[in-house]
Amino acid sequence: MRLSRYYLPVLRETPADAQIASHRMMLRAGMIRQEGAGIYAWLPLGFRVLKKIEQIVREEQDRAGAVEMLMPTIQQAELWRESGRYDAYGKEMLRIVDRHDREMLFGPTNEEMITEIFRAGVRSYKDLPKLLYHIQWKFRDEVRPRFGVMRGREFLMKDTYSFDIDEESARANYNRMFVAYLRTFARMGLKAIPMRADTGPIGGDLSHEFIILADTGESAVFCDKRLVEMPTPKKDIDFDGDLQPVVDQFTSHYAATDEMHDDTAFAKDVAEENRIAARGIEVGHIFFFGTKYSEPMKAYVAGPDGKDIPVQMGSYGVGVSRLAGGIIEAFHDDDGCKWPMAVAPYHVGLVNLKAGDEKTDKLCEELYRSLTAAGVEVLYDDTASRPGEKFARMDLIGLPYQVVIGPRGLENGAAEVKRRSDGAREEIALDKVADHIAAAVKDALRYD
Ligand code: 5CA
Repeated sequence: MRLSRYYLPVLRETPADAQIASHRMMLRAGMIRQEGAGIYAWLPLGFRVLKKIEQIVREEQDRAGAVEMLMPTIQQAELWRESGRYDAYGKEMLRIVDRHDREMLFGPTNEEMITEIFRAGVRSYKDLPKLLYHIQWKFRDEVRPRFGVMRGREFLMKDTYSFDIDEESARANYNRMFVAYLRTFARMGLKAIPMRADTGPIGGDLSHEFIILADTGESAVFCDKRLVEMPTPKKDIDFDGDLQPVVDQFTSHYAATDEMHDDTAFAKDVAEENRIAARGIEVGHIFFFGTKYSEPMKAYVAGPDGKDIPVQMGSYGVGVSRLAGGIIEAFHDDDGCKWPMAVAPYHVGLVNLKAGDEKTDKLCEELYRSLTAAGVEVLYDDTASRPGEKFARMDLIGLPYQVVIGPRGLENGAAEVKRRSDGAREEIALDKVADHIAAAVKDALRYD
């Protein structure tokens, strides 16, 4: 992509009301624009990050055996009356009346709708288990939307729903999501720690929040350091096999959010040098709630003895749009973002320091073409901005590599390659740059 054709409205000033780094940087780097309290437009650069996060979430859901679908954002109040949540949900629900005076709402979550869809199509225990998900915008009229996309009112969530004949099989689906989440966040460069959590308005008695540690996180969290060091399950793990040992391993050490925290147990169970008391960002939340919705909404299936029984259900959420902010919280410095390759809006920024000069233009064009042909995603700064402005902008948007072509390099037959994560710089011969970068990108995108 040529920057001259792109839409990248970089802000010079730090927005006054943005309190945390990710919010400031997303606004300044032209990733998002606020359109209302807690409501954001995703500008081209931010949109690419969002799509990449979404795609990793999707791939790991598919790997775990979940099946993708898409439910609408607008729901009928009637459905929520069946479960009893229409009144219980309170002011967080955005209620809408259509032209026929029918009560509607903008979905804050989809337990009711998926239960309605399920009961219309499944009659027998033989059709179970089922694991269905979608990635869809939600609306919650949060009292205090803040920190940009981290606590928005409109936000993108991946939500999966499981249906099982009994608790044992439900537990297997819960474990699938548990392991899929560890992998999902690890692929984004994040170490997410599962913590026992309060179930809140979703309900149920078994629930884990997946938390990444960050000073600006909204929740106080307490955990054992050994959890942070635990290796992530590999992609060849058998999702149809017994995942309980993995789940047991990740739940064998103390980890709790402040609502569930018990100081005495923390002191007793965790050696002092292993105690982490920090702040965290909740990037995912999984729940098992049994028959909380299937019972009142009559999602029954015929069991082996022919008798109808309500299905056992769980739901599993990932904050897709929140992750864009969460990843910046984890990877940035004073100059801007430092995207991990897997979610970077582009892999490389190609900087032409003397746009308009025949020689540099020609060379940049060639590099742009060969990098693109090698599968590298390039944002080519072909604008007439001053070098200082170009460097600052590249650092701010934080692409993993910068390739700088200027008159000095031309003389030496070399380009300067800068790695954004640690600032390391190398001079690389012009005829080797494309291969060098392509190999580095490929290497960084490898995962297991
Ligand atoms: N129905 C269940 C699971 S599908 C559910 O709604 N769970 S949740 O309320 O915990 O939300 C799931 C995830 O969405 C959270 O872990 C969080 O990462 C994200 N999320 C929740 N509220 C917001 C918000 N206001 N802004 C951005 N992300 C949010």
